[in-house]
Amino acid sequence: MTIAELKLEPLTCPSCIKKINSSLRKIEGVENGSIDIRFNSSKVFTTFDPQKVNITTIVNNIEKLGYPVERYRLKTKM
Ligand SMILES: [Cu+2]
Repeated sequence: MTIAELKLEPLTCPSCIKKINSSLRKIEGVENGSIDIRFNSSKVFTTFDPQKVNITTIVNNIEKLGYPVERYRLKTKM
């Protein structure tokens, strides 16, 4: 599994979190319950299965909703 930490452009209202959350949950390979979106830091944390989905799909999914991703970091979870 891979842990992703994505930094978005500043979120403007808490309902953005719901929107991003429900969209990410639908992606095959994103671990259920792993999605943690922090409003104040505009960061998204999630764990995904790299054999089922890649980071580009996740980034595109968020950006398609209208939230540009400034950068991300990946970590392999043992
Ligand atoms: Cu919003």
